[in-house]
Amino acid sequence: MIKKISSPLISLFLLFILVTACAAPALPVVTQNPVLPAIQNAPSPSPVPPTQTPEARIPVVFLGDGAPDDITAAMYLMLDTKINLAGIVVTNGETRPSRAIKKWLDYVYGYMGWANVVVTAGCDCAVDPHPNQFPQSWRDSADNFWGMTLPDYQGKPSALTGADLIIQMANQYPRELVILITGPHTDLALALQKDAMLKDKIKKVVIMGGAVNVAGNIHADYAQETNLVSEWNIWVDALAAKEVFDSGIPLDIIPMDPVPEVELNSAFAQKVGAVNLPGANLMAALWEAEFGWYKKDYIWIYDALAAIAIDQPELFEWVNAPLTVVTDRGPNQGRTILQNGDGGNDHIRYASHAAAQKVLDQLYYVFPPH
Ligand SMILES: [Ca+2]
Repeated sequence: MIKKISSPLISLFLLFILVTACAAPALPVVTQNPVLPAIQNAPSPSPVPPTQTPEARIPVVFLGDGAPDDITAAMYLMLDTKINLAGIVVTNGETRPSRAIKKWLDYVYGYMGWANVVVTAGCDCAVDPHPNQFPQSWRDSADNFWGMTLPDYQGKPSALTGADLIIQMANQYPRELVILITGPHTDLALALQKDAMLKDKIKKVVIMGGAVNVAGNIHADYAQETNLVSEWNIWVDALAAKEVFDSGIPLDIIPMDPVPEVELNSAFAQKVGAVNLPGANLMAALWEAEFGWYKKDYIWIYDALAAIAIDQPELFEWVNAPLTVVTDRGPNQGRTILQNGDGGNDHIRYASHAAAQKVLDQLYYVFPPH
């Protein structure tokens, strides 16, 4: 989206941005339409997913913030037979946890029939004293599960805080537990603050967040915000992300760099929509809605890439890099940068590229029958 701007100074600035941007791969600009249509979803009559047997599967706690690609990630984690989805924390990002938790209970327990996972609301807060926020219209839509029609689940959420759920699961699966973060890092940072032993019990954290050798997506997605270098999940609670990056826990990061390489198109959505399972039906309906919001025949699946990277890391090219997070307020807040000097963080790697077709094949493969 290009606005008409007449000021010579602004034109010079734009020329500067254009010249400097030539050094980095050009990113398609994706904007989110704040006016979202209601989706009438018709659940399949066969809503029983395969029974999970936790042994020999990767135990995962998922910290997500309710965007369509978080929902894709959640579906993948539920259906992937190599993963034991033990916990879900609805985090303070696109969702406001206390508002969104009801719809997530409806989705996980009522719609997917997935009783094996503990679902709780994360903190309606940030660790950073100078946090940022996703646009309010996005948050309202995420809290309402994008208008999807879901069964009204009558049970209550777990009474655990997000931090306590992480700590409990790390004690249950010491040195095996993987944390997937596809929203802000707030709840894991709070857990690390609460339990000094926690970092040694977590096997790794897989993250969708940051932008290493490409532009950020904040201004590109939402022109009112001026940040050009950061990615939403990190920028919203930069201090929380820094505490996770600097914790010493091994991190596998899907930054913005490989995201545009994987395009989920309408043909793929139709193929998934033809699968007679509720997870597939709902995802296909939501993806079809996204094509309309973006006015494109494909979408990026940021958070789903990170979910797939948990058990299919070979589908990505990894670069070992001592990354950390800028927390200073200003134009670089939330930027993921290389640490100066010898300052540790050699436990971190990020994906620079993705094997696009194989990633999509894997996303489709989790739908039974295999
Ligand atoms: Ca997300």
